[in-house]
Amino acid sequence: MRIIIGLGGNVGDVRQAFDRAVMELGASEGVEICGRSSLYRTRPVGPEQPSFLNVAIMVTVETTARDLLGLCHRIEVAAGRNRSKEQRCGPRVLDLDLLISDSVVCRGPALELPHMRLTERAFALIPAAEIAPEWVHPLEGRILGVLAGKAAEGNPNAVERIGDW
Ligand code: PH2
Ligand code: MG
Ligand code: MG
Repeated sequence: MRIIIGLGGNVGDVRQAFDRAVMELGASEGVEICGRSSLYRTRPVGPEQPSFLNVAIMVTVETTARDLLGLCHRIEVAAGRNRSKEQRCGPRVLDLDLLISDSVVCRGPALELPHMRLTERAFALIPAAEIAPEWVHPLEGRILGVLAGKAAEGNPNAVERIGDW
């Protein structure tokens, strides 16, 4: 199964946190990195705070999405994240969100795939659509490329491509 993971952060050395996260994911058994987007600077959604960096990567996993989520949480903690001290949608060192899979739809308390807010969040949708423009959002019945185009139109300048990483 292939899954797109959205990475975001706005505290400390976020690029280094992204690099480490990708290294740790790639070094994990049953996980292979098979795509990565450009680097984006994005307008914060939530309380007033510094702008975020966001990217998306695609992984192939032999395990379940639930196992991948657990791995992502461990990587966030290793990067210094402490959820209990965080404001909702507030500043964070590293956030890894499972955004969408090529084959699994899941609506449970622990995991929702596609991510519930994917279509409203240009900072997640635009990087994801860069690496998988033809993937169909199973609940919207539209491809990511089209959804991202709409998100970009609705929020011009909210998501700025700043290069490779
Ligand atoms: N993540 C949030 C809240 N707001 N805003 C941007 N631009 N990028 C994010 O990754 C982000 C956010 C909660 O995870
Ligand atoms: Mg998030
Ligand atoms: Mg998250």
